Amino acid sequence: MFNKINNLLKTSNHIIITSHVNPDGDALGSMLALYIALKKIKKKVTLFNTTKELPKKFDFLPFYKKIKNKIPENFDLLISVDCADLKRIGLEKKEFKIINIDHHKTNTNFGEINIIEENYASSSMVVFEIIEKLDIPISPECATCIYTALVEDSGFFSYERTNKKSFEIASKLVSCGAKPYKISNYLKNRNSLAKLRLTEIYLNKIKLEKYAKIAIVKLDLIDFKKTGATIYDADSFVQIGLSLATVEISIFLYELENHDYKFSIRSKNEIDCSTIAKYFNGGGHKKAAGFTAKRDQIDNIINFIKNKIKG
Ligand SMILES: [Mn+2]
Repeated sequence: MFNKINNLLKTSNHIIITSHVNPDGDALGSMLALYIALKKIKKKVTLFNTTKELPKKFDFLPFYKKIKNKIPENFDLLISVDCADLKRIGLEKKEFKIINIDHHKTNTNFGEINIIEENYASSSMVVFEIIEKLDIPISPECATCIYTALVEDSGFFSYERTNKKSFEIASKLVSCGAKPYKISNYLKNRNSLAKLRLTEIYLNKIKLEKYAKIAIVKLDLIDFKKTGATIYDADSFVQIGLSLATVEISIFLYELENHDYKFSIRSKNEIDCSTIAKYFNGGGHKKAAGFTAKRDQIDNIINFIKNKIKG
């Protein structure tokens, strides 16, 4: 597998590194880490993400500004990180090869090479192992990107897939120059007032159903407009619903510019969120998944999820 990757890297002239639309910390950190590593071995690399406005929360990551939302004309290799299917990259498959690096259970194996580690807490852990196996030294900048992606996707080492390996890799990253205190400050202590105001609206809108086993919150465009918050400010809200003692499933949906709704679901019990998301053409993990739906489908979807809860 790694020989195959090595050969593809050697024979390609221009590599694009990309991830899913509306990238999170894992997507961005994994992209930038690979970029730094491939630059080190003198490859021509371009960073591409189809999203117009990237989340500012991650603007401290090295080379963040190098990520462009226009795809260059000529390239022969695409490396996708943290993206479960080709559609979410915003590209159609043409005359180029794909290396697909991910940790989503719902990954569709769209690459010539697919390295999918379902049990890893972040895609950046997979990226770390690839860079290590390719014998490329990990610089402090590269370690910062991988570490940021790891803490973001593991909820600072608190979600289900956090295990010994997550800590082993984190430890190696600190040895390579990642600074946990600094990174945590960048991630946690730079909120906007707009985000806190939107949190207030979220809290006020929490509805509990099925004997308080389900928390549901729906935010509309007007809530974002009123507060000046962006969709990225809402990215961890679903977790607040799940923090309630009685809640087993937290559902959070918010309105997109085109008036569709983005659903995020989290579970504490045996209900597999990725199965629900897949049913509605989305994807994700067992405990955390998401999908997009039309406004008139909302009630049906919520009822569908409610029926999964007994009692
Ligand atoms: Mn991820």
